[in-house]
Amino acid sequence: MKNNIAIIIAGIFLVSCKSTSQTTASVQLPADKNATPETVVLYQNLFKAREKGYMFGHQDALAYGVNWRYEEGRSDIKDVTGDYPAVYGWDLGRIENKEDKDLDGVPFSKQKHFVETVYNRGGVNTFSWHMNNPLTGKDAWNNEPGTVASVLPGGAKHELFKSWLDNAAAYFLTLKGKDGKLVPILFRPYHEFTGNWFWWCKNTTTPEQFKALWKFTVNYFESKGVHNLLYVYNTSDANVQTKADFMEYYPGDEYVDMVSFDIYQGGEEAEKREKFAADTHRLVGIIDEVATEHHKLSSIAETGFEQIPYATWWTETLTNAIGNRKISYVLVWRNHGWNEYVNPPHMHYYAPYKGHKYEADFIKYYKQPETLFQKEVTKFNLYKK
Ligand code: BMA
Repeated sequence: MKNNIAIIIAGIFLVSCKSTSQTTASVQLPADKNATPETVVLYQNLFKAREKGYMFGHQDALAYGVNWRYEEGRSDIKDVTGDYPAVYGWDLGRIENKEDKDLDGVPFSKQKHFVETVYNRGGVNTFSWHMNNPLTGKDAWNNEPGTVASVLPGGAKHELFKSWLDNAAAYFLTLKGKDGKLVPILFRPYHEFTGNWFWWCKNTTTPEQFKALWKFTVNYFESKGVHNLLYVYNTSDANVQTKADFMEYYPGDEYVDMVSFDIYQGGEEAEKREKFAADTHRLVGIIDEVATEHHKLSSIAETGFEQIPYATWWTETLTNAIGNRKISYVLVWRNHGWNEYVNPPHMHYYAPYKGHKYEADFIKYYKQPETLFQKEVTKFNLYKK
């Protein structure tokens, strides 16, 4: 009898331990165990927000658009819909050498102001980093073999690489809201690594090297007191057919908060439309599954169709490709406008602007219940418990 009671008590203990650990697992905590309170709250609120829909994002949204630059309060999305995007993308490229402007010419002083403005009104900021090649000093697209090895501990460029991370760390620690708190950032380093165009891409980097690079970066930022980052793992659509392909370079649950991919539509022909729709649909399925299994968030971190040359890209192509999967956001790339630096020079933009031929389709997209823009997201109070 005594023994039986002991067994029953032990059984109750075991059951309660298990249920405690299940409860703990359902309270989502970011990869950085010392994340600031606002970062933790944002992370948890993003799990709730995705039940309501997905946020729309735009790169460099407040800095410039088609035919304008640096007009305070302006955004092409706002010109078209009367509302701002909910997610705002920025890039750290050129902070490596402490330059005044990022790789697309946005002064970091202005970028900082935009990031803070976004936080103050309850929007979400995300950063990519087109980091120069530390081995050659050329740009991010210089995918010289051996670059990742050169920046890892023991490599010839390790100290230089750390000094670049220092510059980014110092910058992240200057981003503060009017409440005096550090602005939480969705940080998406080493993006599109399944392609072959950046120095961290898989054609010149092994899974072990990539994981080491990622972990080093996260641990280094933490050691520098940077605790306002949520980490976004990001592939390209290139070379990702299956979940195993997607996960091949995954550094581990303790280093990642969100899983994502980038994909662009490459042409108007039926076959290109179908390819974009099918690939996006398949990849959204993969990130949704991974997010569910690993208790993470997911997003389409970059997408678009340059110049949006047909009437129903938003309400049909993109909408159908996403379907009813629960992702946090979709971000379209920047509205540079006329790009004289490419051959042949042409208009380079991914969001509509006032007067765009198919802006009506975007307004319909804006009105869909599942797309979330700034006004709606402001009501979520993403930085408050
Ligand atoms: C590319 C283009 C380039 C830009 C780069 C980094 O897709 O928009 O003009 O320099 O992204 O933002």
